[in-house]
Amino acid sequence: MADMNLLKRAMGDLEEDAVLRIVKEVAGSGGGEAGAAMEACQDGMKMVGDRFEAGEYFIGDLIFAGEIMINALEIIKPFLSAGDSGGKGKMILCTVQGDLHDIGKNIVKSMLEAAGFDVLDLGIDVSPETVLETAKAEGVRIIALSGVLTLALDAMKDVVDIFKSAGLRDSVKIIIGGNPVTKEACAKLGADEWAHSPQKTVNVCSAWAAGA
Ligand code: B12
Repeated sequence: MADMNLLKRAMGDLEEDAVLRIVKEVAGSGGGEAGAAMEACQDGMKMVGDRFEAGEYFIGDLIFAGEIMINALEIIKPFLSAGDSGGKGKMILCTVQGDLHDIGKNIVKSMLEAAGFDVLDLGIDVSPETVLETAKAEGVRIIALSGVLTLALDAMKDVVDIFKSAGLRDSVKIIIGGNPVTKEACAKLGADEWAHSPQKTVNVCSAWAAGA
């Protein structure tokens, strides 16, 4: 059994060698603990964020933390199973306008693809207009919005609102996710669902694709 507390601390302390050693251990023993390892890395990223806020870490540390996380994910991603993988059609995924964070979005993307979605990844800092135009052009019914800045909640609301203004709100399902997203924020900004875990995202989107 890999030590998830050690993994979390190593991530928080930016000890790349230790992080990679532990995730390789997880992969080497069949990947059964891949989900727990991803959560431990995510908790470590929270430590990084807290230390940044406290003035102990600087931008360079955030960048380095992002690189460590990406490298760790490369190793455990193949083991993050998403269940069945039938063709589930197209959906849109992006990080909303003003937000450049994409590590969480990319994890969610891998899981959705593994579950059989054709994910149109519009990237980062994506305007509401781009989401609307792509949904219209591609006939997409499911939209997943990612954001980790507090400001991302306003940008997510802008996406919901542009669909309302276009008279298309009822034609799409919108799920939001990322650090600042909560049940309350979801209700307030008028999205259909919210999630922190990629697994919940896959479950919700799969139910929508099946017509729920
Ligand atoms: C790495 C990092 C960066 C990297 C990002 C690299 C990259 N390619 O993404 C860099 C260095 C670029 C960066 C920049 C900045 N950052 Co930064 N960053 C972080 C950090 C440490 C980790 C984020 C992360 O990757 N977490 C790991 C992933 C896996 O977690 P996640 O994103 O939450 O995703 C998971 C779930 O939320 C969910 N999920 C994610 N997306 C979606 C989408 C859907 C639809 C669903 C359902 C689920 C879902 O699934 C994922 C997997 O489980 C956070 C700290 C933190 N607590 O998050 C700060 C943090 C987000 N950053 C912060 C800040 C302030 C900044 C800067 C403004 C700094 C600056 N002064 O320039 C800039 C902002 C630039 C911008 N406009 O976006 C603040 C935000 C404060 C706030 N409340 O708004 C934080 C919280 C740090 C802090 N505590 O102060 N950052």
